[in-house]
Order: sequence, then structure tokens, then C-alpha cells
Amino acid sequence: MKNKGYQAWLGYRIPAEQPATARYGHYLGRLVTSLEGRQGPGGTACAELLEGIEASLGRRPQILGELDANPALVIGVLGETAELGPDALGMKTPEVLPPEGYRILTVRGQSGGPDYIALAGGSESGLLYGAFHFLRLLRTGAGLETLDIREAPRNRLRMINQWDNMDGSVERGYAGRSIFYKDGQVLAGSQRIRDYARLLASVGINGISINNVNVHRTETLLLTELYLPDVARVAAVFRDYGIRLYLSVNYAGPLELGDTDTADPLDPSVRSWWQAKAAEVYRYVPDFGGFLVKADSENRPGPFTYGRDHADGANMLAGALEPYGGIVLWRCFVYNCHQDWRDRMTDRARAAYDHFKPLDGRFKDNVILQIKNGPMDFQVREPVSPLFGAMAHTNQVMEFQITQEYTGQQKHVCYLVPQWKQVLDFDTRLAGEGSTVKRIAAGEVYPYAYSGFAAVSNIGDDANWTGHHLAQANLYGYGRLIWNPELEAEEIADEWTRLTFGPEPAVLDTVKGFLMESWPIYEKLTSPLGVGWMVTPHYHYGPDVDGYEYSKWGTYHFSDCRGMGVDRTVATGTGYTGQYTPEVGAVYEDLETCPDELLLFFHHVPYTHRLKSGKTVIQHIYDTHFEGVELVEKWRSAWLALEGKVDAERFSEVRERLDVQLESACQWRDVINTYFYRKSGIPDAGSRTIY
Ligand code: GCV
Repeated sequence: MKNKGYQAWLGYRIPAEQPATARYGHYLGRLVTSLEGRQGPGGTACAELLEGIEASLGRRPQILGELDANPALVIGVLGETAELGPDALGMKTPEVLPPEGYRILTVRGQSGGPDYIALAGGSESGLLYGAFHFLRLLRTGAGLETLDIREAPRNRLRMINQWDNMDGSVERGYAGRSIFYKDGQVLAGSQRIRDYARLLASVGINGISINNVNVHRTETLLLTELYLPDVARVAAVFRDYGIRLYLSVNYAGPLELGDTDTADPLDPSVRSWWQAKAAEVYRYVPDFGGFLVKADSENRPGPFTYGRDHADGANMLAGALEPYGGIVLWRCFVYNCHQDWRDRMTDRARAAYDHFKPLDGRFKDNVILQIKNGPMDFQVREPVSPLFGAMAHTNQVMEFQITQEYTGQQKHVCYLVPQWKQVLDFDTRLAGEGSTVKRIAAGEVYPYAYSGFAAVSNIGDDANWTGHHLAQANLYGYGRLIWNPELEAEEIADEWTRLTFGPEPAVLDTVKGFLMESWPIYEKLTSPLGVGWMVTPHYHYGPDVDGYEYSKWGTYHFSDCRGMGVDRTVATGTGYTGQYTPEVGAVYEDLETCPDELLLFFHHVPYTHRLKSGKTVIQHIYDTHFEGVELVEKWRSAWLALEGKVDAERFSEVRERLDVQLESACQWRDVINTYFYRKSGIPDAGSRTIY
């Protein structure tokens, strides 16, 4: 018997008390389709509907090749039959569906006409997304009588990046071992991979890179005959779910495999090696997505070694993939990781912009720069990267981190959709007012040939995929949000909770409440006012205020007996604020207008500096740390009150994690408060216990 969390949000339980469900039999007893048993996303859509409807109705629908006089669900690609034609679906040309879009319409039989539900995709992938939408409706007990839905994804690329290594470990993985590899082998035939593809497709993901961006010796061999047959098998699984497969590649691959003497991107032997490699990969995987590359970053090889720049490097790979329609996702996480902490003017936050902005216009059309959402590294709170949107002539995708490296490692609940939502809504002003991140990512501000999102996955082989049951909400939420960035974080939390735990009001309110409070709680405990990095080095869990302070990583808070924070102003600091448009930069530059939550990211201030909230910085630190623990204590009682309302397995597994979270919260409170009390000598106005 699998863990209750294994089905995640796809359990297809129907709430028995919903009156609407009693009427499902009217349409769902019969499925009109030509896709049964077929391979590809259309066949998958059909299989998912059959299984999901059977779980709802208690019986499998009858399959028909054509609609007759009786009500039915009719599925297929738009225009495939008259019932699925633009006229029947009330769609006047030219407003046809984009390939990944779908239409769901209840066609009420008027004057003797047919009575059916049409589910049409712009392509088979669109149909699959529509099928999952339809099943969400069933699972939440929605009525079917007046469906009138038209959906299409706002973003073209909707990717997941696995940071899985072939020894079975997962870099920054907090949910067990890899589902893709074990002991140097690809688990190509694994059911787990298929079930994962299904989870991803159900929230609209259309691309996946299956190995860590840090590509070591064994993973370099993924591009060779040794492993390409396995890669092809994995690609075939994802293909059935409309998801294209990508590989992370080692920039120095030809050199490290001993096939060339150099990895210089302008060297003819290197260029022809990659060309031959691309041809070989496409022989195995004809719809291969392309390469993801981490170059000249954190000691990985790259074009800098040869005096070349990143446009030279990326274009060389892009040229090799071009004949096959493949793309290069080139990461911009490039900075000096051997910095001298004594040097206060070198600013890691500036690095991506300084490296890449001057290269705008030099990249080939099939290169996409992949830019982390913040200028540092997936901290609890960072401003939006000034590079995003700053290159009008270079395709870009934004990279999020679903795995909770700096946000509680799936021991703490930390629902990240509200954080991402703030990023998406941020107005860069790069092409005037309204140049929000979500519009740039969707290719609505500049005519990018490719754009969208990528994110680092949070799953492993733990029975419930994500370690913490509630961390599933982040994987779900990522997919839903990048499909439609207008969705609210709370709406997604509500949807996920209903699908995962059912409609019981007490459970719904409590779980949704946890999700919505969770990021602010983690911020209260760990990263006052945008400063970040006060974590145990390397592990990034638990407090160690000076752990990175005298290190080479460029991640400092500069706390002394008077104050703290990083001066990133143009006037007196590193000049980082100057990388934003003047309107945005001015807001951060000025202490008066800089938002409290980012104050210490942009300014070094005395502990007695008064925030907009009216509190001093030091009192804010004390208060938020006490509040953080109190809130987690409240959560614990709230969860205990759900005993009997949540299945015993998930109840006790979540309770265990909450105990861990509470203990960790106390540690954060006491270490941070004590550290800053000892540094500043300023007592807490509330006279609470500080050590
Ligand atoms: C894959 C951070 C993480 C690394 C990660 C790196 C990256 O530095 O700590 O584990 O490496 O980001 O995004 O490349």
C-alpha cells in the first residue's frame, strides 16, 4: 500500500456530499474518442479521463467512436470532428486555440441537437492539459451543466530542472534519493518516473532537464552511446505527457572525455565535436529539447578559460542544436566565488548584470538566458534580479527554486507561491510602466522567440515525493502559477488543499492558513529585513550568523556593534541600485523610500534606525523572532485539533515535521536574538528572555 501522499493532488476522490456529483453519470457514462490505447499525450489524456471518471462514478465509461443521440463526453483535437469544430465550440476563426490551449464546453442539445460535453485541445498536449482541468473539476465536485472554459498557458517554456546525480544523490534534495538514477545507472524503466511525468503534466509543465547543472564525470557520459539508449527511454515516458527532455551538459565535455585538446568555443575541433554530438542525441531522441548549461560558475568550466565570453560559448552550442530545433538554456548564475571578504566594494549581487548585460544582441535566437529570480541565490527575500528584462534582444527565462534550500528544507512549511507572485508582479519599468516580470517572461514586452520559467524540483524517492506533505503545494503551485500568473497565491493554496486533503472545512482552513502564513514566518525567523545568509555554511539550514561572514562566497551582512546591512547604493555603496531603471533604482537608493523588507539588502543602518513600521531595527529583530516561534506553537495546536479529520498517516507525518519546525524555530529565535543583543547591547523593550 503506497503512502497517502503518493497520489499527491491526483487522488481523484470525489466528495460524496456534493449534489453535483450525482449528476455526473448523465455525461460521463460514455466517452467519445479515437484515442484509446494510443501513445502520446492524446492517448494519455484518454487514459487519465477513463481512470479519473471511473474513480468518480464507480464505473468505467463506455467508449464510442462517434457521438449518437445520447449524452456523452467528446474528446479530441479541435476540428477533428464536427462536434469538436470551431462552430460547435462557439469559436469564430481566427480565435483558434493555441496548440497547448483547450476548450471545455457543455453543448446543450437544443431542438433535438446533441447534448454533450466537448473537451478539445489545440493539439494532443492541449487536450491532455484540458483533461487534467476537467478531472480537477470532478475532484472538487463542480457542476458540469454549464461549462464554458477556454484556457491557454501564458508562458511558452514551463520547465523543471532536476539537480539529480547519477550516484543517486540529489543536490539540494530534501526528499530522499533520486527517482532517476541509482549507483550510476539510469532507472529508465521505473514507474516512479512515469508517475512523476503525470504529476508534472497535470499542472502544465512542458520541459524537464533530468540531471544536475553541476555535471560531473559520470553525467558527462549521458551524452554518449553508453547512456543515450536509457535517456531515450526516459524521453519516451515524458513524451507521453507532452514534456520534452533536456540534459544539463558539461561545458568541457569534449575535453574531459579526451576527444579534444581544448574546450575553446571557437576551436574547430570543439565545434565539430558538439555538432556530431547533437546529431547523435537527436538520433536517439528526435524531439530532444536541448542543453542546460552552468558555465564559469562555482568552479565549473566555461568559455572564460579560453578568453572567450558567454555569447561565444552559448552560440557554439546553439549552432550545434539549431538544425534540429533544439535550444540552449544558459544560466546567468556567474559570480566570483573566491571573493575577499575584506573587500567591501565587490558585490556578488552585481555579477550577473555586469557579465551579461553588455552581451545583449550577441546571442543566437535559440539561446535563452536563464536568470535566477534574485541577484544572489534563492534567499528568503531578495529584490528581483535587475538583469531580468534588461536585455531586450536576448531571450530570457526566469529560474525559481522549488526545493527549499534556503527556505526550511522541507522540514519547515514554506509555501513559496506568494514569494514568486511578488516577483511576477514586480514592475521593472524597463519598457515603461507595466513592464512587469510576468509580462516580460510571457514575451509580451519584448518579442522574445522563447521565454518563460524554469525551476529546481523538490522531489525525491520519499514515499510522498517531497518529504513534507505540505511541500507538494510548491510543486503544484509552480506549475499552476506559470500557466496563469494572474492566479492568486491563496486561490492556488485553496485548490491544492481541496485536491489533496478534500473539502472538510476545518482541514481546509488550517492547511490553507499554514501555507499562507508560512513564508512570512520563515522570514521572521531567518532573514530580517532582506539581509539573508545567516545560515550554516554549505547546508543552509539552521542559524550561524557569522558562518559566511568571513568567507569567500560574497555573502555578508556586515554586522558590528553599531549596525548592520549592505550598502548597495550608488552614492556610498557598491552601486548595485544603479543596475535598475532610474525609477526603480531611486526607490531602493533612498532610505526613506526603500521598503522595510529589503532595507538591509540595500543599506547599512544603525540598530536604532526607525523603520516605516515605527520600530527600530533591533526591536524588529527581537519581535519577529518571538512572533515566529509563537506562530509555530499555534500551528502545532491547530494541527493536533485535526486528529481524526486527516488520515492517520498524513496526520502523524505532518505532526512530526511540525515538532522539528518548532524546535528549529526556537533555535533561530534564541541564536539570532542573542547574537544581536550581544553585538548591540540594546535590551529588548519587552524584557523577554534573551541569552
Ligand atoms: C547546483 C547554489 C546552491 C548549489 C547550486 C547552485 C546553482 O549555490 O547552493 O548547490 O548548484 O546554487 O544554482 O548552480
